[in-house]
Amino acid sequence: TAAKPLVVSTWDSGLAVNAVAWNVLKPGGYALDAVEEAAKSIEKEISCCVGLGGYPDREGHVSLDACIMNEKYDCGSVAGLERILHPISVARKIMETTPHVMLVGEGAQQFAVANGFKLESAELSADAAKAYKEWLKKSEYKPLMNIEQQQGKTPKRAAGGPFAPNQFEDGSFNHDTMGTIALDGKGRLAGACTTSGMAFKMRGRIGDSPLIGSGLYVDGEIGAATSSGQGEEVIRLGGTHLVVEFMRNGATPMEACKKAVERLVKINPKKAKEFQVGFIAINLKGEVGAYSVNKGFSYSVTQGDDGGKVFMAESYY
Ligand code: SD4
Repeated sequence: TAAKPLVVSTWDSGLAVNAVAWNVLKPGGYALDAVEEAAKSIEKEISCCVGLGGYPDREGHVSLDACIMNEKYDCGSVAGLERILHPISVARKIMETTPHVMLVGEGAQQFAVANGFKLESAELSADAAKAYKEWLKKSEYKPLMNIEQQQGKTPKRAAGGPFAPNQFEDGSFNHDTMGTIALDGKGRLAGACTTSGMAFKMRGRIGDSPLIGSGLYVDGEIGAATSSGQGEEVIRLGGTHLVVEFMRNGATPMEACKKAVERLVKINPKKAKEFQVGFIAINLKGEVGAYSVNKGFSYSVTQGDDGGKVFMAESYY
């Protein structure tokens, strides 16, 4: 079935990522290739939150989480992967060449190296090293949500262009995973999600981003969804699977994201004021939706040659 291609990514940094996907979608390419290329484009940039340039865990190791899913329920995932530039491509390789869905840690790295991925240096990017040194002074782990306006802080992102770390001028940070979902010209859906996880996380901590059904879900007959924010909260909800189920039951992508957020807030409304979770979703009709717990969750939509557009999601609070 012919469809109008569409790609949607989390955050405003998603605009540049969408452009990469669009180059695949426009000439009639496969949605899966589009989302993989999109994820790769940000994995190789230096940012706080995605790829080897990202912020490390408490012990100074950068460990990456990623997953990918196509329109046929094929999926692949890596978690806690170190020293490999493109976790998303390792996830795809797992999906396409093994009987498994998910590999973690050392085994994932071993698989990557055996499949020709280069083992990169363990050294932190200059940005990450600086942030880590700063963090070590107090060694506090307090995830901050993306609510710049409410906190009245100045975002530092202008300096580094579209991939600048989403960090505030006072040195505090928040976490920006890249989730990308796409519909191609043949009506095929796919999604990819990639992250270095929460900065200064406990060693071994895995968030929602590599978990199929939490950080990403694609149902080729219905739609696709991905999430960003405090991974633990998304995991306890089975977030993106829930969003897709709401769409299956008739909700538009916007309604589905909103209903999932409402479900999350209901668990503990007071606590929900203190964390951020945002969902984005698309369906086979090419409709787009997004919703977040708190203000400040942006997303990028590209469906033509106009360079795409950034929107601020509506939020519960
Ligand atoms: C995580 N969900 O590791 C990720 C972090 C994130 O924007 O989304 N940052 O929990």
